[in-house]
Amino acid sequence: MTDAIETVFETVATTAADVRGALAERRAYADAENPSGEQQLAADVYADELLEERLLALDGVGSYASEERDGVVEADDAGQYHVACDPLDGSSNLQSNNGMGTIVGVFDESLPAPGSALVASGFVLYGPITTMLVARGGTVTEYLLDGEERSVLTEDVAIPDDPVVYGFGGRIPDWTDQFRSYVDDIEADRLKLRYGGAMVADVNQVITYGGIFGYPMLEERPEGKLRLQFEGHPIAHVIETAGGASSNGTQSLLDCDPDGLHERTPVFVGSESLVDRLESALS
Ligand code: FBP
Repeated sequence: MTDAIETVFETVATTAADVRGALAERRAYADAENPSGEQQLAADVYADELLEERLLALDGVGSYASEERDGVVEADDAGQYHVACDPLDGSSNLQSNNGMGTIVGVFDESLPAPGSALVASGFVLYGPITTMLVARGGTVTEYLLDGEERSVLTEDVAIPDDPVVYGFGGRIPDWTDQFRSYVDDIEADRLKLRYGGAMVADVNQVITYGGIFGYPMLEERPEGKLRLQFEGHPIAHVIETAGGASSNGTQSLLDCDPDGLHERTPVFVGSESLVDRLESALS
């Protein structure tokens, strides 16, 4: 892969150390909302500012966008790649000291970009240890991040075929009848419920054990909660590169092209068998 992409993930890895180190002092809510109308934590703003400054300074990066800011920020100099971030995914978990993450998508088209323009993707998981998964060139690599150090933990990460865990967001009474019957169906397969309120942490369980994660369409909110460009696209790219599948309920998230930068979408990612059953159940 080109050095420019390697440099993006080197920068994300070193920035993750600074983000993790800053969390304890930034648990309070800032007096601002993000473009999706959600309250911002001081940690959201801090992570976003660090990533914007450091990624835009890279030669290969032409622009930066994130869930935390309205528009796309252009670099001073043109660059081949355009980076979309969720700087602190699951930040509502900070007050309860549960897992959170940073999600990164690298596109070779200007933002908002179609899923087909993703050339690399990845996420950092702030768990008991800090890890980073990177999908590029048809393979997923898991790294251990320890301060400024980055070492390979697992090469060619592959999602297990036999599903074990499942987790879906939203309130059950708000689910559609079709989706609820799908969940009843897979619960009969004796899967274990794992839902922790941070997509990156829940998705990492799915990649590790096999299963499915989703934030579904809701009766009153058919588009669901998660953002296509900042969450759906990069996580789908990681999962599909690891041999899994993704869907918005009818097609791969990588075949979905956002009209707007902050467009929301139902998100389902995981073992191919469970995603296929979902699309059948919703058809
Ligand atoms: P952000 O924190 O980046 O806005 O991410 C949204 C998110 O926290 C996901 O990480 C998670 O899957 C979902 O929302 C949890 O939603 P809810 O609190 O409704 O269960």
